[in-house]
Amino acid sequence: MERTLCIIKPDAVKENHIGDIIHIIEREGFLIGAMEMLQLTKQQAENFYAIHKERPFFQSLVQYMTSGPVVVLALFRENAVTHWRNVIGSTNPMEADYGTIRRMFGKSIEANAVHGSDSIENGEKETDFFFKGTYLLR
Ligand code: 3AN
Repeated sequence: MERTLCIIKPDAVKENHIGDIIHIIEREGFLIGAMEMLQLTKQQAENFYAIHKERPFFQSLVQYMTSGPVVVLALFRENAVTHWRNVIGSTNPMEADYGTIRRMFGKSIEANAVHGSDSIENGEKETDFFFKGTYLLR
């Protein structure tokens, strides 16, 4: 089965949206194969977002992603990557469709409530970044 990584980002955790987001995950037919609440270290955030290291927002993104606890989940489903991207909506919450998670819970283009892997390959890499070999599927 295809997999994708969800991160419930610091803004959404602070505003008590963990339950709202997990409810949507289950409603949309994803199986949660692994889940953990943690605070990213600067090193972990830099490694996770290494692909963006030349972008002007990189330092700010790392600072934000380490600013409080996050919840990381490995989500399994047929067509998981594309389906999850559709459920979360566009990067900028102001441009995201009504009913998407970023539209409902995102604060800004940076603090946009959730992460979703952008390709099948990254879905595998990113879930393994946190959970390699520990998935529990029923
Ligand atoms: P997405 O998360 O929709 O795949 P990416 O991969 O382009 O978007 O960006 C990764 C993360 O970087 C975003 N989720 C967001 O938190 C942050 N980000 C993207 N673009 C900007 C921007 N222009 N200014 C600040 N932060 C940004």
